[in-house]
Amino acid sequence: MWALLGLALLSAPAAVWAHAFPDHSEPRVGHTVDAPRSVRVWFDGEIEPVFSTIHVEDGDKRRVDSGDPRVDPKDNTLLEVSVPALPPGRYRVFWSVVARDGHRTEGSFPFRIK
Ligand SMILES: [Cu+2]
Repeated sequence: MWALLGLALLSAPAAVWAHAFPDHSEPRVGHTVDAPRSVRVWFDGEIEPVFSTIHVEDGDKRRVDSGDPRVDPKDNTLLEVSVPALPPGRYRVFWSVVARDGHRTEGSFPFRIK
């Protein structure tokens, strides 16, 4: 009985926190930057490469990324997509990921190119 309870307590935090949320990104959320080569989002846990995706839209909601969303094979918390040389303006990054616990989280954030 006590052994089972201990196991439940130990595993509870992992279950609660296993779904993935962004930790930080490049460009950073809401920042104005020089034209980047790629957009990268780091999550607070590992994400599933097959079910995780990211794209970038310009101010007119046109997709502007290079269409190569990927999870870094050496770092399963990093989701990235290449972007061509983009002109100054407002952009928005859309991400959707599945964590190791099978839960999907998704969201978006803006940045600007000067
Ligand atoms: Cu979860």
